[in-house]
Amino acid sequence: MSKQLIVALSKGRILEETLPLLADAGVEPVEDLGKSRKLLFDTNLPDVKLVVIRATDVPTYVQLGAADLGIAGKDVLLEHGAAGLYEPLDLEIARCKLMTAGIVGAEPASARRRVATKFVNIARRWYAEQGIQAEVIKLYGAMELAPLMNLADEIVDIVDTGNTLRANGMEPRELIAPVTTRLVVNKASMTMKHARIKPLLERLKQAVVARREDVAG
Ligand code: PRT
Ligand code: MG
Repeated sequence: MSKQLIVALSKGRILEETLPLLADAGVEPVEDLGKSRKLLFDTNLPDVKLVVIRATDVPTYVQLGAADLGIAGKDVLLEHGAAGLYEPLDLEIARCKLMTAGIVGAEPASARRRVATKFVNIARRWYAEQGIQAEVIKLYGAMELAPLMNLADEIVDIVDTGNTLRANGMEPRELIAPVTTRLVVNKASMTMKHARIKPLLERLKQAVVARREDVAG
């Protein structure tokens, strides 16, 4: 196993909030991630490299050891499953909620509920736990459209302000899980590279706490 630490970052909205936290923890990419088409970046630390990949691919990279550490939303982690991963730190960024939602005022179908989502594992598990019969329909985006087009009775999606739902005549119904961004660590790396990972974890934790106190004023 190489001495290098590879950190897998989720591109998109999580990335913007991740970089300042990493910087506070002493890790900075040597070039501007936003301005480059590269996917693998050197940092100010000679033994730490960053890869910037699809959020949904981060757990796979870390689980299989292609990356030692990863940063991903709890939604993505719940959907993927946690085998081979430790989740030692809540970064407390990109906060949102996994919820069910439906058309305003529409009674949820009583018999078999049709549920459109990209979170098929989370949805199957949650409806089963509620004792609700559900037919889960996999979509890759624009879940809000599904009930309007009568493709589904409900959706399972991420809600932040609720504006997207409201703009489409929908309302949030049940909370499935609160979501924040988490740091995950490959289990073998945690053992084999503990001496290198532990101080980085500590500094990230300090950065999270400092930020929390900042927000609290
Ligand atoms: O685009 P791609 O398919 O690669 O992935 P992605 O769209 O899942 O990535 P991206 O960049 O959108 O980031 C997703 C991650 O950010 C999620 O895994 C969450 O952990 C986190 N996050 C935080 C959010 C939101 N807030 C959020 N509001 N992810 C998505 N949204 C979307 C939501 O899907 C819905 O369309 O924003 C809309 C709802 O926002 P409100 O404010 O209108 O309620
Ligand atoms: Mg997106």
